[in-house]
Amino acid sequence: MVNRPRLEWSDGKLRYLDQSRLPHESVLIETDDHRVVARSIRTLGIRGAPAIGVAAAYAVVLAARACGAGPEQARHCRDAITHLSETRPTAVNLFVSLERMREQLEAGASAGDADLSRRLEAIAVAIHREDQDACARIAALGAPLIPPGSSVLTHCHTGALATGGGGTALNVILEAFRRGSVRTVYVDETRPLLQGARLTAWELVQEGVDTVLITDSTAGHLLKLGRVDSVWVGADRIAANGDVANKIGTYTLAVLAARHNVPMYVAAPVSTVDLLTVSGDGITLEERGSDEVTSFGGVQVAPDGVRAYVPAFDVTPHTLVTALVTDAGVVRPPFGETLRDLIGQRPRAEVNR
Ligand code: RUB
Repeated sequence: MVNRPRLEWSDGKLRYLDQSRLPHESVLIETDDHRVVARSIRTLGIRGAPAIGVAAAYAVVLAARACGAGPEQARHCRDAITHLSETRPTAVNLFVSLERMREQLEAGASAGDADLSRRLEAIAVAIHREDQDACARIAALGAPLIPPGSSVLTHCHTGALATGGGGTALNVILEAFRRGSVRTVYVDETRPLLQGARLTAWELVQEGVDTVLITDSTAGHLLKLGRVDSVWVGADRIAANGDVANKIGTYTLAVLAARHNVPMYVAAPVSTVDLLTVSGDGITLEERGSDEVTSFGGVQVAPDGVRAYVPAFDVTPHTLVTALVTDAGVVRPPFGETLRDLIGQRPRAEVNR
């Protein structure tokens, strides 16, 4: 297995590859400033729902370490949590992590904790470890769903860089590849920011997988030709009824998969499940700047004055999802009750966003 770069915490610093620069440049960021982490999340230097959650937790630790113990430290951490929570709205993992950090902060602050940063660090490390474990379990549970000789299609990027561990949907695909089951992986380039072309293809090629890059609009044609046996995506938020918010274009793929009787699998840790959001209608979908569509690689491709609509995510109704592959188990329809049971089995009852 290729040693893929991951979020790394050591000596009071967070290290990560700037995903916005890959694959052309491998720029390693090393920082002890929570504002640098927040900026990276906003600009997609750190992206992918679980990775955002892990990085934000460490960022709160960085804020705590920047101040001596006392009320000033607690205030600085609260400000950092607010700042981090404003970076991106859709991935629920960000809010779940920040809520866990806030709980620890308030417990420690009210007790006049002189060792607050160490206690916050323990929570951040736990969030990171839980994500690593979740990724491994998702791969183990998902790989058997890919029968030998399969060709699969994936969208956006759900590999190691998108998590604190080995990845979600892409980790399933890689595990199935190692078991000899995957023939070809078709990768949607994932307009407009090309997470598929830049990141998924990058990880798969390093692993020696037969990888075919397609434009997003080629997917329907491929499915019609019968060249895809299953579709695999991640999730930024899964509502209580099983509706899935994920990278824009996921809904299109789900409709196409249903039209061609191809299974549509969503792989995500249970930290991505948001029981407080009843259905996908309640999920805030981030809109990004029009320049992400009116330009390509920094070069303007559309006329001055044209408007662009740039939602970063869409919602796939649960009726189009074959199964949710989580670290707590593979969930098939009807999702609602089973999801509720799964969350109940979590080691902590911290899912409150
Ligand atoms: C990322 C995206 C990913 C999910 C799932 O969007 O849609 O599919 O975060 O990641 P962006 P994972 O690039 O805009 O952050 O499967 O690792 O949970």
